[in-house]
Parts: sequence; structure tokens; C-alpha cells
Amino acid sequence: MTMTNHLFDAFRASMPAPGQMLMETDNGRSISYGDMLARSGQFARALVETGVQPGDRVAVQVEKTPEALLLYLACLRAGAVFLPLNTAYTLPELDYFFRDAEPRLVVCDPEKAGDIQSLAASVGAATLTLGRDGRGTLADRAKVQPEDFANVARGPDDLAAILYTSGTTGRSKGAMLSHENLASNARVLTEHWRFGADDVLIHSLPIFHTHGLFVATNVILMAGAKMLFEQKFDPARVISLLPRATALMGVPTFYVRLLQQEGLTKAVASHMRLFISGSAPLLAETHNAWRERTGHAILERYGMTETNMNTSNPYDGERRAGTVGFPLPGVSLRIADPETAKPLAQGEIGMIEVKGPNVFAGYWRMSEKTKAEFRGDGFFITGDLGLIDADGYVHIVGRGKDLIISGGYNVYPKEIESEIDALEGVGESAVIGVAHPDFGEGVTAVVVRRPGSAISAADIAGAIAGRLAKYKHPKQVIFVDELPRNTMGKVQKNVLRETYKDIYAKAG
Ligand code: MLC
Ligand code: AMP
Repeated sequence: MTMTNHLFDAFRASMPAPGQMLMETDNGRSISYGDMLARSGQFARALVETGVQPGDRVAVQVEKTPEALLLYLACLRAGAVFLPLNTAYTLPELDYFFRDAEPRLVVCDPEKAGDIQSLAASVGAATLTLGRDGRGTLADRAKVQPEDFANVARGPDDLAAILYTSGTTGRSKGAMLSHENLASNARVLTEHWRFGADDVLIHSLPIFHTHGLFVATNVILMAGAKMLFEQKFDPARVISLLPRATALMGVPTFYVRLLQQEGLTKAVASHMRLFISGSAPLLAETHNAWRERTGHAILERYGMTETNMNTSNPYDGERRAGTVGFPLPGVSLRIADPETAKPLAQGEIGMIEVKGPNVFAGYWRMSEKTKAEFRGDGFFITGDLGLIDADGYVHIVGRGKDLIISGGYNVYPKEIESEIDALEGVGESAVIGVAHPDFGEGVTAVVVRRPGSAISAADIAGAIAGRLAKYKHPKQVIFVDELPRNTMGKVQKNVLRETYKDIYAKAG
């Protein structure tokens, strides 16, 4: 009897002939669909041999390699919960995730294994390694296994993955994503964006977040298509790949940097059928410049870790700059009063709330927090402020949550403020996002010194270096005598954002 494994079976159902390529890497490796099936089976067996049982978390902090993707698929097949972690996370950050998620197994880069192994052991997890060359103790254990593997049965509601998103309160929350959350979204996106077996996607995103892992990879697997799998985003490389590709998915910073390349022309982009942007707002000016240079209208979509993708501009029809398009099929979206939850009239600005098979199962071991972020009728409160225009396009006009998005990575000010405030010599701080030409928003710290202290920007940078991932570090630290406050005593971040709005105007 064959077991059903909800998400993997969905991929399997659209799998092309085993000899068809799934990916080609920038260092000349090719992985066919047949290889994927055989090797993910070996990896799944290695997981089971290591003691991973259905429902166990497998925490993974590794460089982007085909083997890292095989590990994701192996987790699905073994019924484990895949827990990817940004390679930039520091040891104190990892320590939190391990304590919270209690993984059975941690897979890390061999170069970091010394430090990570003891953190993992302190929560009772085993450690295996997987390096940037695809080798390590996990790969060693996998390659001696038989290639066939009887998938562990998993239903639509079983967990496939936990992805951590930082919280406004400073504590990261693990968003629990079910097999059906991922399967339904991948299916809808594949159809909506017309992906088919002939597509070739340039994959230059990291694979530890929703965008690179689920939106990009799951869509390719669901379409039986191929990826040009790049270790990291390199604009000149991307331009050189355009004539062999049909689609690109990126964060706005990708498009800003590609526009700086002289080689970006209509001719070089003529083989492409689709450019997609998301994870942060794409400026209308970038959209327009792209259309002028390449003849293509970038298709912008909107999603988040908790919900997968919610809206998309149309494939046919007008892709309207500065909007995120329409709710995807199966997704209900409404604009509500943030305080009273009362639905608002068309054109009014309010909280974006969504409901559908894409919306996550809740935060890992945080039932109160989960409850607080859903309305009684099951709509999830996104924290994004928006409106629906007369033609039905959704516009995101701001955030109700105190969040900065830098180069597509979320940074929660509270987390940085807590680190800075803990330093001797600091009275208080406010961390804000300021318009940045490359990253969209630049993380900026406004700091009040304690009387008599001479603490400098370099001192602050040095102190947080080993504690916070690099992309969270302030690009500038500004010292002031006091922070602006309203009559309630609350720091007025809007005043700070206005005061410092031009500090990155000339940055590149
Ligand atoms: C790197 N740095 C960043 C940064 N990325 N700083 C702020 N914000 C970022 N996003 C730091 C580096 O540590 C380095 O520090 C310096 O900036 C310059 O590095 P770089 O070489 O220019 O960076 P690069 O490696 O090119 O990375 C930039 C990037 C990358 C934009 C390509 O950040 C990226 O791939 N972003 C994609 C993020 C993503 O996938 N988001 C999706 C989340 S899912 P120093 O000091 O050492 O020089 C989601 C849901 C949805 O949001 O809807 O999709
Ligand atoms: P994350 O928690 O990393 O998944 O980030 C999700 C957040 O990114 C959303 O809540 C939005 O604030 C933002 N986001 C994603 N796509 C877009 C977009 N196209 N335009 C504006 N903001 C976006």
C-alpha cells in the first residue's frame, strides 16, 4: 500500500520524466528529477536512521546547495518539520530558536559545527553537517542508503515547516505551516503565473525564507519545471542567465541593482516571460524604469511568512505599479478598522486581514499570541495597512506593526533597541527604517547617551556584532539629547523618520 504524503505527492504528481532537469547550479552541477527522487529518499533514510520521527523538528542552518533542498524534501518525506534558519544568525540567536523549537536534529555548516553542536546538545538534539560543497556527515550518512523510501503518511493538516518571524515584542515566533498551506499556495501560484514544464526560473534568493523556499521552489516542483540555482544574487550573473531563462523572482533590491547594470536591455530580456517582485514594496519608479529598459511590466505580489502569498497582480491585464494586485483564488481579503475590526468601505485605509487555505496553523507553542492575531471569524490580522481601490487592486500603504524591511529581510526595531539599551552608556534608543536607495529601508538607530558617557557608533557596532545577524545592524547611528515624545510619553518614531528621511539619499 502506498502512503499518502500530502505535499510531496502533489510534487510527485506533476513530476516530468526522471531525466528532466530540476536544477543547474552556478558551479556546473545538474540535478535531474530522477536524482531528486533517489537522493531525497537517501536523505530521508539518513534522517530516520538518526532518530528523526514524524513531527520532529529538523533545524537547518546551511549554505544554499542542492543538498539543502534535498534535505527539505527529505523532511517532508520522513514526516519531519523543516525549520530553516538564516545563515546570518549568530549563536545567541540560534540558542533561542533551539530552546523554543526543541529540534531532534540540527544540521549546520561544518565550519560552525564546533559551536553549534554544544548548543544543540543542550536541548538534546543531534548535530549533522552539510557544507557549501554539499558534503558533510549528513551527506555521508545519506549516500550509503538505498534510494527507495516509503514516505511517511502526512495529511493536509500535518506540519511541514516552522519558519521563525521576529515579533514586535522582541521574541521570535515560529509560524507553523501545514502541508496544505504550502500545497494550496504552490498550486494557485503555478496556475496564476502560468508556470509549466518548459519554464526555467533564475533562483538567486536564499532558501531559508518563504520567498526562495516556498514561492520559488515549490512552484517549480509543482510545475515540473527547471531552476538555475545560484548560490547568491549577483546582478551581472543574472543578466548573463536571462537569455536561457523564462522567469525571475526577486525582492525589490534585485531589480534596483539589475537596473544599474549596463547589460540590461530589451534584447537580453527578450526570452523572458515573467519578472516577479515581492517581500517588500517595489517603488513605482523601479517598475517604470524596468518597463522602459526591458519592455516587461514586473508582476508584484504580496505575502508573508504566516500566510504564504495573498495577492498578485494579474498575469493578463494591467500590472499596476505601486499595487499588489488582487486576492489570489481561494484567498479572502478585507480591510478592517484596526481597533474595532469593523469592515471598511472601498477606498478607506485600514488593517489588511486574510483568510484561506494558505493561512498558517498558528505560532509554535504560543496559543495566546495566535489567538490575539486572529479575528473571531478566522481572519488573520496581517499588521499591514492598506486599501482596495475602485478597480479592486490592493494597495499597501503602511504598516501597523513596528517593522523595517531591509533588502527583503524583516527587522524588528524592538530587538535592536533591547540590545542597544542594554549597553552601559546608553540611556535609550529608537530604531527606525529610513528610505534607502538600495535596501528600500535602512536600519537606523537614534541613541541618547547617559550623562557623561562618550559611547560611539563604533562601540555600539562592536557590542552587537556577535549578537545580532549582520543585516539587522544599524547602517547609521545618530546621537541626540532626547527622543521626541507625545503627551502620553510614547516615542514619536514618525517624527524621527521625518527628521532623518534624507540621510541615505546619496548612498548606493
Ligand atoms: C546583506 N546585508 C544587508 C542585507 N543583505 N544589510 C541590510 N539588509 C539586507 N537585506 C549586509 C551584508 O551583511 C554586508 O555587510 C552589506 O550589507 C553588503 O552586503 P551585499 O554584498 O551588498 O549584500 P548581498 O549579499 O548582495 O545581499 C543583498 C540581498 C540579500 C538583497 C541580495 O539581502 C537578499 O538576498 N535578500 C533577499 C531576502 C529574502 O529572501 N527575503 C524574503 C523573505 S520572505 P558588511 O558590513 O559585511 O558589508 C517574505 C515573504 C514574502 O518576506 O512576501 O516574500
Ligand atoms: P515576512 O514576515 O518576512 O514574511 O514579511 C512579510 C511582510 O513583508 C508583510 O507583512 C509585508 O509587510 C511585507 N511585504 C511582502 N510583500 C510585499 C509587497 N509586495 N509590498 C509591500 N510589502 C510587502
